[in-house]
Amino acid sequence: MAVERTLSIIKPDAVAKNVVGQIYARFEAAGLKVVAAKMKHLSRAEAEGFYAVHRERPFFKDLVDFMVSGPVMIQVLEGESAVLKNRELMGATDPKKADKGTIRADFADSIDANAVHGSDSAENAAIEVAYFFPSSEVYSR
Ligand code: RTP
Ligand code: MG
Repeated sequence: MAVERTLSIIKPDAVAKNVVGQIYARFEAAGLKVVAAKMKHLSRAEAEGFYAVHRERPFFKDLVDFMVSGPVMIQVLEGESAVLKNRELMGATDPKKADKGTIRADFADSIDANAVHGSDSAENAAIEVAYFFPSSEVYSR
């Protein structure tokens, strides 16, 4: 297995619920290290740019509206198979379909307000990490 990095975002719903620490605890328990982090209230342009692959999808406007509705917590996670491990911790996109014990099953309310984002491939992870963090702000350990 290879050590990877992945981009994680704790979305506005979960920040508002004050469960940032509980979500970080799950990353740590799974062996993922936080190697960069910041809280940020995204502008529309930042949210649209981040989710640009979904620009033509019917849910794009709702997604952007939601992502700019409050501050988010953005972090880079590092560890063995970090991309897949984080996706497993997150659970399915729709919390109603997410396995018991996953972040989305436990903290998300709907497919829009679904608590977390995680990169879906190592290739996209590299792009997404660079979108929010210059390499000087990622502290590999
Ligand atoms: P994310 O990118 O946020 O980690 O979520 P994901 O990979 O599990 O899902 P993705 O297909 O990338 O979709 C991005 C976000 O758009 C919203 N969505 N709504 N109404 C719908 O059918 C629908 N499908 C997706 C979700 O909030 C999803 O997290
Ligand atoms: Mg996605």
